[in-house]
Parts: sequence; structure tokens; C-alpha cells
Amino acid sequence: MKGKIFFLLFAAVIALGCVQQAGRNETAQPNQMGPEAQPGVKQFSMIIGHTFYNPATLTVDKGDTVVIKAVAAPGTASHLHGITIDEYGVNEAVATEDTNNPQIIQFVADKEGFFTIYCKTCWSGPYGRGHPDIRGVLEVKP
Ligand SMILES: [Cu+2]
Repeated sequence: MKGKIFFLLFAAVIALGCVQQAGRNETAQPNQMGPEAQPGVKQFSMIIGHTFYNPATLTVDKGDTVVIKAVAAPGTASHLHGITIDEYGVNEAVATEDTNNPQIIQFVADKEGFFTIYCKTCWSGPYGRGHPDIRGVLEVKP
């Protein structure tokens, strides 16, 4: 009986550890849990603030369709921060803060390598030319 309790405790500790591990994974992995998840499609929910992208790193495989569901951080929509990836022809201001109705940015990742994600839509705004602090990376694996 005592052994059984110890085993249950042990299992609970292991399970808790896994949950914490999952919670720590803030970047890199697409959130594909929704009903729209399908093979070859990588979806990311991204928040754009005055000084950050969250997540800041998007990792996909070459050939994937990348879907970024972007919203401006609370109180920042009027600044029209955006998402620009020159090599993929992406350059969109994101003015919505509504996480239930995000702005969809979609493209096919047909070039491999590392690509800078930056804010060009308010290029000469009060946060500095090209927002040196708002930087992200798109990694397209071969
Ligand atoms: Cu900006």
C-alpha cells in the first residue's frame, strides 16, 4: 500500500515537471493545437509591442505555409507597428489588438535560411528608425 502511494506521488511529480517544461517553451514552436492545424501549415500567434515580438523566433520547415496571427499589444495599435520580412515580400502594419480577430499574414516558406523580422511600417516613428528593439527571426529549415 505504501509503495503504491509513493508511486502515485512519483508519477505526479513527473507530470508536473512536464507541464512546467511545456510552459517554458515560449518561442520557436508553432501553436498547432487548433482545429485549423494541418500538415505543412505552421501557425503562430504573435504579439507586437513597442519593443518586442512575442514570440521572436519562428521556426518552420522549407515548403511550409506560414500563418502568423498577429495582434498589437494592448494600447499600441495606433502606432501601426508591423511585420516585415523583406525576402518574403511581407510588409504589413498590424492595427488590431483583438486576439479573437487577429490579422492574418500568410506565405509559403520556399527559401531556407534565417530571415530578419522587423518593423518597417512605422519606420521613422518615435521608437527609432526601423525600431532597433523590435527584432525577430524566421528560421526556415531545409
Ligand atoms: Cu513599429
